[in-house]
This record gives sequence, structure tokens and C-alpha cells, in this order.
Amino acid sequence: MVSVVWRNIPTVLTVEELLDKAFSKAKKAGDAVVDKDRTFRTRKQMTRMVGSAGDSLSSTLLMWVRRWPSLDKMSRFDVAMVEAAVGCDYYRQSLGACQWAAQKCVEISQQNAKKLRRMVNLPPMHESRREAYGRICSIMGRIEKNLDFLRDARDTLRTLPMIDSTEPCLVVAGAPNVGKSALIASMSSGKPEIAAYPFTTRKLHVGHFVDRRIKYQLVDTPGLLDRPMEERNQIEMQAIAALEHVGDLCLFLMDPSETGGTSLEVQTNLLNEVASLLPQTPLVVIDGKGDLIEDIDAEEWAEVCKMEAALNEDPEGPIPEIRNPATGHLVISATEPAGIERLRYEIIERIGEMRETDPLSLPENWHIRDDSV
Ligand SMILES: Nc1nc2c(ncn2[C@@H]2O[C@H](COP(=O)(O)OP(=O)(O)O)[C@@H](O)[C@H]2O)c(=O)[nH]1
Ligand SMILES: [Mg+2]
Repeated sequence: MVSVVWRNIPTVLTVEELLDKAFSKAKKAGDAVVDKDRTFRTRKQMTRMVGSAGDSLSSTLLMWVRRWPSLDKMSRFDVAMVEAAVGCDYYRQSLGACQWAAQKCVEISQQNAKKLRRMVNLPPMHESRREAYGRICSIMGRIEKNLDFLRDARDTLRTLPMIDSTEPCLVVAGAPNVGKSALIASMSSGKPEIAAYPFTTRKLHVGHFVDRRIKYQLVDTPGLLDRPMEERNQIEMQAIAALEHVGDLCLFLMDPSETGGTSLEVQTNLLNEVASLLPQTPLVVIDGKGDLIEDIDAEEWAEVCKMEAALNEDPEGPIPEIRNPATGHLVISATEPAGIERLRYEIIERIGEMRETDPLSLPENWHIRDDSV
């Protein structure tokens, strides 16, 4: 159950475009028929035309059904995203409608071929072809809304965050403007992907870093784990439940400088709420914007920044650690940067321990070898 690559969802044409394509292909197939006998020729032509239209429609529709990710094979996180973005029921129903229409188009072409075999006069042959085209159009008309839905859904789904549920995932929570996105950017190798949650207009970052071939993913939570509980609707609650499912660790970022605009009291309340929303996910509280924290000794801070910078030259060097004397939390600064490597180290250790001691924390599709049988 690897993450769905939303960007790979194929484009869905309009009914008009689909029919135009199918009928013009069908016309060419009909024109290509050669037979000296007029009856034979017309029968073949009419059969080929409907056959070609039916085949091309059904193969396009089935290709969509195959290439659109199936809800049954998605991770819970992805299902929650689809539910919030476009609705799972309509998603399933629309793909089902494509499957149904594909089958109907094949049936119509088979019935037409059977009817033509018994005909000897030309006008009924043309009539049969026209009637088959009419039925195809009406079938396609019945799935028009479904195709429109899929086309719009594609635009929305392509912006969703991608999380691979087989790799560790770190959920970054905290009030708005505390520096969540900046933290993700500073921990990530390469530029974080910009994605969107269906519940907020604010963009979110999904980044990752790799250590000993394990990909640690970092996901932002604007509009989700950054505001008080009572404002959340049911869909957001489902998304939070899915985040808990996919998240191995929650990094809760505090901003003791309060420069983000949220008081420490409100941030602490939010921390308690996030802890209760993610009861199964271990929480690591970090103090961000270390460069602005007054309780930190300036000399000690300067030393940490120096050591952190030295790691660029010598990655094997000592990893500095600094804690806020007022809270005991690990301190980081995304802008300096400082404390980032210590946090990375702690994350790797923590997740390593969790995976060793609790094999059930392995992703859902990992096999635990059972030697008892
Ligand atoms: N001084 C300082 N500013 C920071 C730090 N991290 C983030 N910021 C600033 O805080 C603001 C909000 O950061 P952002 O990452 O967008 O916060 P988010 O809303 O939690 O994602 C931005 O103006 C950042 O430049 C930091 O470590 N030190
Ligand atoms: Mg942000």
C-alpha cells in the first residue's frame, strides 16, 4: 500500500470529446472496408463502425478505471484525503459508472453485429448502425456527470499530499506561524513538495530525509493540527484520525518567542488537544525560533550555531544539543540553523527503538514472518 501518485491520474475527456474520437475512428474503420459485393460491403462496414466505436470507448473507459487509484488499495490516509477532497462515495460510483458504460458499449456492438448478420437489405443495415450509435450516445450521456466529476476531481486530487505509508512519517503540529514549514524545509533534503489539504487554503509542505535507506517523511498540518478543537468538522476529524494512523511520531513545535502571534497559553492548550487527538502517536515537544528565546544563554547559543555549521564540513563531528532552561524542551532554529541535527538524531533513534520493540508498528502491508506454522 504505497502512496498513490496523484499526479499520475490520467485526464478524463468530456462525453463530447470521447464520442467525437470514437466516431471518427469508426468512420475510418468503415471506410477501410473493401468488398466488391455491395451487401457484404455495407454489412461489414456497419459492423466495423459500431464495433470500432464500442471498442475504443470501452477501452478508454476501462483504462481510466484501471489507472485511477482504487479506494480498496489506498492507505487510510489517502482514503481520508479523497473523502475530504471529493467524497469517496461519488468517487467509487463514478469509476463504477465508467466500468458499466464500457460493458454496455461492447454489448451494443455485439447485438448490432448479430442483427446485421441476418439482414439482406441495405436500408435496415444503415438503420441498425444508426440505432446502435444512438444507444451508445445515450449510454455515454448517462455517465456524463460522472466524467465531469472525475475531471474536476483530478484537478483537486493532484494537489493532495503524498505520504508513503511504508516509510516512517513525522507529523509536524503547532500553532500557525510557529515555524512548522520552515522546520520541514530545514530538515528536508531538497525542496519540500508543496501540497494542499482539502480543508484549508493554506499550502502545506511535505519533505523528507533519508538515513540508512529509510525515508523519513515530514508532513505539515496547517488548518488541521494548528487550531482549537471545537472548530473542526467531521471530515477534518477523519483526516486527523488518518494522520494518527500514518504518523509514527508527532513533532509539536512551540514558539516561546510568541512572535508567531499565538500566546504560550494558547499554544499549551493546543498541545494538550493534539496529544488527546493523537493518543497513539508519541509526541515530541520542541521549542522553535531558538534565536529569539530570551531564556537561552547567548554564549551557549552562539556555540551551538558554530558547532551546527561545522557539521557541514564534517558530518561525523559532535552534534550539539541545546535545551530551553525554562521548559527542558529541545531547542531548534530553522533560520540559523541550530538544533536541527540533534532533532534529526533523536527522531532516528526514537523511530528505530519503536520499530525494534513493537513490530506491530510496522506499516500495514509489511509482513511479519510467522515461523510457528
Ligand atoms: N527568527 C526565526 N524565525 C523563524 C524561524 N522559523 C520560522 N520563522 C519565521 O516564522 C514565520 C512563520 O514560519 P512558517 O514556517 O511559515 O510557520 P508555520 O505557519 O508554522 O508553517 C516566518 O516568517 C518564518 O521566517 C526561526 O527558527 N527563527
Ligand atoms: Mg506553514
